[in-house]
Amino acid sequence: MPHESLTLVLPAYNEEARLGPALDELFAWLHGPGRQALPLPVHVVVVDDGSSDGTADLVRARPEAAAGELELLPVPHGGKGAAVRAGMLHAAGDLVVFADADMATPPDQLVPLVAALETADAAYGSRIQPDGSDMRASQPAWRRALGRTFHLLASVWVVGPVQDTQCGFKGFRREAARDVFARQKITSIVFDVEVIFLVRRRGYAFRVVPIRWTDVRGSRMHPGFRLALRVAWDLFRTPLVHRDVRRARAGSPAA
Ligand SMILES: Nc1nc2c(ncn2[C@@H]2O[C@H](COP(=O)(O)OP(=O)(O)O)[C@@H](O)[C@H]2O)c(=O)[nH]1
Ligand SMILES: [Mg+2]
Repeated sequence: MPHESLTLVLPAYNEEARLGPALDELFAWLHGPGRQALPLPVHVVVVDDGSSDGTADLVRARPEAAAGELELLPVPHGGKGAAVRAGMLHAAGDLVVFADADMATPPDQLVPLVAALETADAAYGSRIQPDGSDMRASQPAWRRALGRTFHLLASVWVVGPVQDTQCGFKGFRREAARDVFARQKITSIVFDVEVIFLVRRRGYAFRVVPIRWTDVRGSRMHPGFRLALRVAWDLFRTPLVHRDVRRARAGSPAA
């Protein structure tokens, strides 16, 4: 059955500089070429993770908010994982996608992601292309090095076959989203890995979808010793936190 609606969740933390242009780009596409390319209503939810800048005011003042296409979901500051969880559980669409508030993934990439959800419960955007090239080449060298270290740690016992766990562009059928995000506990950037782990553990079908992506300046990530410790700890504990989670469906293919 074709899907009838989509909720797009955008976690935002102190994004007053980047969110305006990003929403301009998003709605220009949704109201323009997107009408044909993605013929289903899209509701956008910005989860404001306790920002101390003008993020919330910016969203409230948008014409799309008055038109009911854009919603602000304010939550107490809790990290990207907590904000995405709140948005995914709040979402009412048949399909639920989360994306970065800087539109690092252009809106037209919703088309292949949604197409993948015709045959899968979850679809993960991946910056690695079929020819082996990597969209993360637009990141600074130090970020790419951190990314490789992260993946090495994650692949020790959490990640399985997914090569680009940290792409902030992932979609789900609502039933799978409700089930997975109700169990999600990690609030740091490791939440992506946790979600991938939970999808496999619950036996949902997933697909990896190569997408376009560019590094947008003004990253909110502040790497340092504290974040490194947090990431290592969260990666270590993910399987332990979920050791009692069982498959949702008997007989579904192991991923
Ligand atoms: N809720 C929440 N979102 C965050 C936080 N840090 C980053 N984000 C969001 O995560 C997304 C990607 O962030 P960005 O800083 O561009 O990360 P990068 O592209 O990996 O450098 C954006 O939507 C940010 O607003 C945070 O502490 N809380
Ligand atoms: Mg970014």
